Amino acid sequence: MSTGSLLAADLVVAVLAAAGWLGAGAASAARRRPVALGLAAFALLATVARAITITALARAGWWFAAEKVLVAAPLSLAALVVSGAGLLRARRDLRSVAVPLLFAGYAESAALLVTVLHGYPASAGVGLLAVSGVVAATAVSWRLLGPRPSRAVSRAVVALAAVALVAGVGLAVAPAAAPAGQHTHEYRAAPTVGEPTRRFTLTAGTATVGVSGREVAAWAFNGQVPGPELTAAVGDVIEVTLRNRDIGRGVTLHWHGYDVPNDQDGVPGVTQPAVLPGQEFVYRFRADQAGTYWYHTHAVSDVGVRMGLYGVLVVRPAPATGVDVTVPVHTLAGVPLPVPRVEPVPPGVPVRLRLVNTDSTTHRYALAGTPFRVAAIDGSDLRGPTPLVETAVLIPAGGRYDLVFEAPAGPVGLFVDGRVVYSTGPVAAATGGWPVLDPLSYGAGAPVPWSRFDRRFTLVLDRGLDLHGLLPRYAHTVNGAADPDIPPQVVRLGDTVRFTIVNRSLVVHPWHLHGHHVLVLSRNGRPASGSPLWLDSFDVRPGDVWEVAFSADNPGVWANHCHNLPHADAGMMLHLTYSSI
Ligand SMILES: [Cu+2]
Repeated sequence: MSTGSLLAADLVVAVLAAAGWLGAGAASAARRRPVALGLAAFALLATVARAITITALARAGWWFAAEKVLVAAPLSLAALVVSGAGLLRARRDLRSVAVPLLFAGYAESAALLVTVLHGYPASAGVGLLAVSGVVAATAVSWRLLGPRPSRAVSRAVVALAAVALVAGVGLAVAPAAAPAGQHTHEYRAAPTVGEPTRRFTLTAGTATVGVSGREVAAWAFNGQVPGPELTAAVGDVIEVTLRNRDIGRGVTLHWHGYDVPNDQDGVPGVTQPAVLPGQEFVYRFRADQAGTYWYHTHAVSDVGVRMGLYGVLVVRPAPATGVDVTVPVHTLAGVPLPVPRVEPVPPGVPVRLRLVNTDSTTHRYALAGTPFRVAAIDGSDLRGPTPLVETAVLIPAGGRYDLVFEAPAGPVGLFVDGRVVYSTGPVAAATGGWPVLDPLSYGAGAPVPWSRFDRRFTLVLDRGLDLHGLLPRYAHTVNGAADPDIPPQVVRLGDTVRFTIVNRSLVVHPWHLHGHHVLVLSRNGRPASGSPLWLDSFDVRPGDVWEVAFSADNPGVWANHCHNLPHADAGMMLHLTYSSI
């Protein structure tokens, strides 16, 4: 069973155990003896099953099981001891065992809440809060159902709940008192990189665009979705004037995957102010990386990109040969946008399909009718890519794959999520059953260029209750915190930096570090064996543990976030900053 499935199974058995004990307690209070015994037996089984899932998760990695081992396991043990002892003592009258059974239910519920609302890392404060809740709920049940406790017992219970509550609140709040990350807000002037050779103007504005025969409201660059395709050759200086006509929430341009100087990165509040209606901002940078990239607004990006403020950026190394097509895939107002039409290609002509996923979720692409190679991922050429036949590729949110092939005599078709988006003739390929390429074992391997790392960071991705904003929210968290309370990762220029990224949530998080490409070292303990993979967007699936590394060679303050943009908006965003010391 994969770690992702184990995480889901653990959640299910935790719910069943809590529901079973609570139901058994309620049934015994109502003197429903057979129901109470049945539910107690069911809850016992679920509790034992949870011991198995917790043990398996702890073996997969401490990040997956920390709070379960430290909080859930002791509470479950207490539940078993108290309810088991009660059941053994009770003869005919099960009502006397109602409170012990309810105690077990409260203990399992509290443990479940700790996992769902808090997660990783486990803390003494949260453990004590859980204990105080269990004690308080049990005391109330006891007063209502049980034999009246002595005054001394009542006082002891109240004191215990109060101490646990006060200590728990104190310990849970204490970390928030630590200063959050300081962002640099001193925006620097645009650098002098030489005379522009490629000039573009992008004007952002509200627009109405036609999709599949109906008119939908969009936000567009120059009135079109996607925005104009920007092209350059290596060595060009690109200058883009961004104007905002009427996007009230502001716009910027982020060059996704392009490692521009920090002040050109287009992150509002970090590298520049958002460009408001009537304002403009000029971006200028040298095109020194060939490959397939894209640009998009980073101001309220979850809304702005979905509404259409994006386009493709392609930098070609030399005069291109053959046919070179970009295929940006995007969903606007719930409808997949059509991809550009291509003229029929004579057999034998080389074709490069530049696939770009501009949505917030993974897409599955399948090319039918021809063998092909994956020549590049995220703008970086792969080493020794071999021909593939009837193989699908999964492209994460924000990611790009370049597929190359020689035009065959017969028709070819491109499928996205099982739907044909482009074809040069009738293709009837059932691509759904094709195997999916694992890029970590594709192409020719090469040694990792570093033997030691100056800095190591671990990012544990999860969900949790975030109480530090104006309104409580169920945030997407990193190491138990949500933006803007996630401490920045501080590096020095020249450091070799290693990240461990762990996903203990139940959803995919496409990870995206700005300003740098990371080299994939391993996934789930298996070293990358194929071509070196220099990525800027990669899917960290539930239960995944990725090890990646990069050279800290681009100073500034860089966003480091999930590229499922609603997740980033809901807290899953932190910053990588360079210290000057
Ligand atoms: Cu995410």
